[in-house]
Amino acid sequence: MPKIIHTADIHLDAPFSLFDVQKAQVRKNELRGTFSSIILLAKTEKADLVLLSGDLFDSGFVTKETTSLMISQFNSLPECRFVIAPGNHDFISSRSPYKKEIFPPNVYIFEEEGLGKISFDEIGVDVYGFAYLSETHPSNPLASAPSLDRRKINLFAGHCDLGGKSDCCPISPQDLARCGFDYAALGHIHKGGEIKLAGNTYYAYSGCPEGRSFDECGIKGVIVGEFKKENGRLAASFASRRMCRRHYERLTVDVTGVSSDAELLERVKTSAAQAGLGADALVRIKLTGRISPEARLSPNVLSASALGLYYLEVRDDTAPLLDTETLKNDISIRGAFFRELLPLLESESEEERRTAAAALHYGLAALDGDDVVDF
Ligand SMILES: [Mn+2]
Repeated sequence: MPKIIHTADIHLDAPFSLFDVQKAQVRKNELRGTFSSIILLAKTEKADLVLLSGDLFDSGFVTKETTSLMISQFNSLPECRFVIAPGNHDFISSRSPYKKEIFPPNVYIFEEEGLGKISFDEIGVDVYGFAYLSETHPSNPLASAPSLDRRKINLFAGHCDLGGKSDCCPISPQDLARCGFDYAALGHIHKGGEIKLAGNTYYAYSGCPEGRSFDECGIKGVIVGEFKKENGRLAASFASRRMCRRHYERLTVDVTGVSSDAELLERVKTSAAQAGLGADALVRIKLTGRISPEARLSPNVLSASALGLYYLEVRDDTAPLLDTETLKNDISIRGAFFRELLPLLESESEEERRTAAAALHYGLAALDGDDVVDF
């Protein structure tokens, strides 16, 4: 009853772009930690096999530290087999660590563009897979179906795009069904976790085990699968396991009507708590709603530490809550300023409305002799 762990798209050594440079470096180290956690999971789960379906590292330039870590981690679990199917970021080349480094004997790497097979008779498993030899792989390695040994558990590991037209190994669920694998462990799409069925073939993207930006929100992990075959009939079970050290999240908070720093902080704190966001979260908050230009809000009231988060970005999409009738008829410069901006405040274009609202916010504050506030 072989147990496997399916992961992909770890992107070791990827740069992290955060406004906080120190935290970006911490995140880079944490990504190595996530890789080590996957190996630890393989150990505690007593996994027979770990499938790494591409993009193990982010580019051909891998630091010595990362290569040593990979090799020592693979070495630390000699009873487990690791199968790597290189993707578009970690493609096979003469400069690649796959060629330059000596990996331990429990690491198996696909090195051909076409479909290959690695047999593990001792656990009754055949793994099919292929490699990228450059940043693209326009051909379909599943164009012709391999002849499977039905008594075995037949797995496929590949960095593929199921979405039709693509330079990154375009395949379809029909290809998977026709090939008849028991499970296809896919990489390339960083959002994953859902197990699907094409014909008799289970398939899934594991997604990346650690998000790297606000494009990769949510809790990330790996898929653990257990397989049993009796008289050619497959019984399979799957579970998702969280692997990420931290998670990226986007949060929209309507702050209509807040009139003080304390109220603003309280409103946002409540929303963050309701969304379950804590010290392991990197959060991009969008503030919406209408705020009175007279509200005395200071720029630094919303901070990661005040909200108990790891990292915070705030985007202010609020509009001023205006007594438009009074302003329209205001004969002072405040009214003239407002009337000047009015066509833009009512513009069709959201961008124009946003700019005009910001101009009004700063302009009225300046005319009122306030410190110009931003948050
Ligand atoms: Mn990737």
